[in-house]
Amino acid sequence: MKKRELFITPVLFITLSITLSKAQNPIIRSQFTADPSAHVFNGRVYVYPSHDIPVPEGKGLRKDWFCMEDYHAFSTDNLVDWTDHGVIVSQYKVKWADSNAFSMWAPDCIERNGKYYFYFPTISAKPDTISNRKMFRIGVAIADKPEGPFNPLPEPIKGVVGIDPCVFIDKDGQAYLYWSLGNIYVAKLKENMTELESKPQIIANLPAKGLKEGPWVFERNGLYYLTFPHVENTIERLEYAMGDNPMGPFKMTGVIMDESPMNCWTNHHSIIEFNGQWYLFYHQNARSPKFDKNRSICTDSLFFNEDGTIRKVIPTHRGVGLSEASKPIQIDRYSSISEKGVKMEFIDSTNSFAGWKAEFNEKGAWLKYNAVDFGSRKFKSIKVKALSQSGGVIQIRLGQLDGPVLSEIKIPESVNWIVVDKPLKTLLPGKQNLVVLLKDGGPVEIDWIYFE
Ligand code: FUB
Repeated sequence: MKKRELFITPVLFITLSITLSKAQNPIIRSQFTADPSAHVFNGRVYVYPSHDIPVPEGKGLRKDWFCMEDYHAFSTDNLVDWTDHGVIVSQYKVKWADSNAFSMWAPDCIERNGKYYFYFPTISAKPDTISNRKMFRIGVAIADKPEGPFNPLPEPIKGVVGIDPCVFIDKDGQAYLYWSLGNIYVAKLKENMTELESKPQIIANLPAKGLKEGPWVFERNGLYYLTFPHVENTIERLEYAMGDNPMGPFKMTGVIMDESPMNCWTNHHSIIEFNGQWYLFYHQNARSPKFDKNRSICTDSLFFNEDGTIRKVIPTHRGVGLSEASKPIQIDRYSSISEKGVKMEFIDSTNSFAGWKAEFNEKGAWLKYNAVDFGSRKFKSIKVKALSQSGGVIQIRLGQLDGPVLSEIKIPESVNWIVVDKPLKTLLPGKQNLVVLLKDGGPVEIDWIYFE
C-alpha cells in the first residue's frame, strides 16, 4: 500500500512514498477474510480463506448474515508480506451452484501429484430429491498451480451434504475428506480426489451438545489431531481431540483458543508447520466490531507440550514475523501495553481498513512492540506520524520499559496528522523490541513509526 505523507523536520517539509509493513494481525488488509485454510506448497504459505462481503442490497441469503460470492488465494514466503492472487473461484462460474446464494463458505485446498484440488461448499442450484430443499454441497476445482487458475468440476462430490471441507492425505497416500453438518463426518477419497471411496461416517466421541463445525486434521509424530470450533458455552472456541487413526476414534483433549474477546460468534482455523515453527490461523472481527459476519484472518505461533498436547494460543495484535525498521511500524498492533492511559482506536471510524492508531492519554502510559528488524543498516533518524492538539513528548526505549532511551521526541501542537523527524545517535543492529512511552504532555496519538 502506498501513501503520501507530510513530514515535519526542523527546517523543511518533504513528501515521499512508503510501503507499509504488514507483519501484524489481521494479516490481510484489503478485504474481509474468514475461515483460513493454510498450507505450505513449494516452500510458500498459501492461505485460502472465505471472502466476507457486506450483504449487497436485496441479495444474499438473509440480512445481517454471512455473504460470500468468491474466493481469493493469498501467499507469502515470510508470513509478513502477503500476495493476493485475486479471485480463484466464484459462485457465478460454478455450474451446479446457486449463483444467488452468496454462500461460498469455508474452503480447503490440497496438492496431489502436481495438481491442486480446491474444495468449497456452497448451496446447490438443484433442490435435494428427498427433502426438496436446496442444500449445501461440496465442489472441487482443479489447478496446476496453488494460485490457480482453478477449473470447477460441473458437479459437486456425490454423497456429501454439508459445509467446511478439510482434506488430509496420510503418509500412506490415503486421502480423507472431513466436513460438518451438525456432526463432523469423514470419508476416504479415491485417488482422483473427487469421489468418495467409503461411506461417510460420523466421528464419534465428540461433544454431543453445542455446534461443532470447521474440522481441520493434521498428523504430528504419529498422532492425529482432529481440531474444530465448538460452542461449549455461547459462542465458538477452538477445541481438539487426538487419536492414532485419521478416521478415529479420537479422544477429546483440550482447547486451542478460547472464545473471542470481541464476541465474534464463529472461529475457524487451520494449523501448519512452516520453517520449523507451528502456526495457528484463525479469524476474528477486529475490523468489524459491530457485525461479526465480516471477519479478518490472523495468525499466531502454536506450541506443543512434550506429550503432544497443544498449548492454548492467546490471540495477539502483533502476530508473527519481523517488522522491518525501515517500513512504517503500526505500533497499535502492540505486543503488550500499560494497564491504563493508552488505547487503540480506528483512524477513520467509517473505514476500518485505514487501520488503527495508539492514543496515549496519560503520562507514563506505554506500549511494547516486539521483533523489529534493523538488519545491519546504520539508521540516522526516526519518523513518527502523530497528532497532538496540546503537544507532548514521547520516548522510544530499547528492549523493555526500563531499557535505554533510544530517542526522545517532541510532538508539536497540531490539529492535523504530522510526521516528526528526529535524528538518531545510537546505531541498532539486528532484532530489537521497542517501547513507546508518553513522557510528558499529551494526549498524543500515533499512527506509526519507522527508521531511516
Ligand atoms: O464462514 C461461514 C461459516 O462460518 C463457516 O463455514 C463456518 O466454519 C463458520 O466460520
